Amino acid sequence: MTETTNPSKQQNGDAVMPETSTRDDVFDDSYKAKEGPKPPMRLVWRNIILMFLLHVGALYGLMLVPSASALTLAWTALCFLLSALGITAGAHRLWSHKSYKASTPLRVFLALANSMAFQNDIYEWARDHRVHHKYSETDADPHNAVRGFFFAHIGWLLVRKHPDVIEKGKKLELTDLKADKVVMLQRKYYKLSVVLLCFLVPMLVPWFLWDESLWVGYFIPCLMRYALVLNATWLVNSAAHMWGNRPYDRNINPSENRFVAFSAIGEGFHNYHHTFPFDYATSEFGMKLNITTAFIDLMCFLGLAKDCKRVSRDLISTRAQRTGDGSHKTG
Ligand code: ST9
Ligand code: ZN
Ligand code: ZN
Repeated sequence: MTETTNPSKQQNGDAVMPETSTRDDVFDDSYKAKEGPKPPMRLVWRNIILMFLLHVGALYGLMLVPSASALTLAWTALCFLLSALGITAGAHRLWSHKSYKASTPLRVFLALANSMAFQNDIYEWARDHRVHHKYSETDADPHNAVRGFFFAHIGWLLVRKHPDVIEKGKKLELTDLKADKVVMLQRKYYKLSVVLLCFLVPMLVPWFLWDESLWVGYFIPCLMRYALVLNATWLVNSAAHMWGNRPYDRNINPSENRFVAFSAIGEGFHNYHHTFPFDYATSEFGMKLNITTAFIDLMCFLGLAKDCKRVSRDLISTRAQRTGDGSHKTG
């Protein structure tokens, strides 16, 4: 694959419009579609089997829902929310994009919540996400949506990575992640933390506190909840890279998708997010359909987070008029 750079992309994966950018810069999509000859897909049977079993178990968990107590269902919702925040407020907005600053207690909380989500450790997640932003829709994008919905959604976890992902990923600036003791500690004890927080705690709490059966505890708050968080996350890579308006930049695939925003607790405003990746709200509309933004605001109120980065209304409007598809209200 030919090395290309997009003038609106920074080394850490953040895309920003340079003050001096010209119309040609803005519409330069030469970084897209530079696909080299496809290496053969190498299936990873261990992942295929485990993902199949997980989804069968999750469907069985869904069938068990009527037999679960109200407390168990409330606990499942809480586990969903906590693990989702470990991804959205933690791995994504804090560690991948540095869009706000978090105190040590909050970082510890988010790292634990992240282990509950079991989506690779924070270091690996943020590294892959930075390479996704910097090389979106190319072979170096781990979940390149040009390869279709299935690949972007789950398929990318079932095959070996394209060599460009690893080659380009190795050139990324990751010193901030390496310098964060919480990130490195979570990486060191990742497997243990996943066994405890993704599997044992969700299953044992209902059994211990209100006599739910271990069977229901295993299939509903554990497997079904895990599969739901995974699929909500993957929808951002698949659906939100395919369907929806592009009010801020019509030249990129990421789109505004309200269904995804709802299920991914605020992460479906993906055209906005790829246009202004440093914005802590990942959306123009603040807390609307965006539990994660409300959570970060609460953390700021409690003094546990600060320095939230935001894009000015003027810049949003100017950018929408210049590169949007016309669907922006002021555009
Ligand atoms: C999961 C992750 O689900 C989901 C992430 C989604 C991201 C979404 C983003 C959207 C925005 C945010 C929205 C959030 C919404 C949340 C909503 C919540 C309700 N750079 O990886 P290997 C090196 S995980 C540099 O084995 P293979 C690597 O260091 C689910 N280097 O590649 C290693 O070197 P060394 C659970 C890189 O062999 C070597 O390459 N997990 C990079 O091709 C090999 O690495 C799973 O299902 C890079 N980018 O295998 C499977 N990448 O040996 C977990 C790699 O020296 N993964 N390297 O250390 C795997 O099994 C494998 O990675 C594989 C590829 C089979 C997929
Ligand atoms: Zn992002
Ligand atoms: Zn994306």
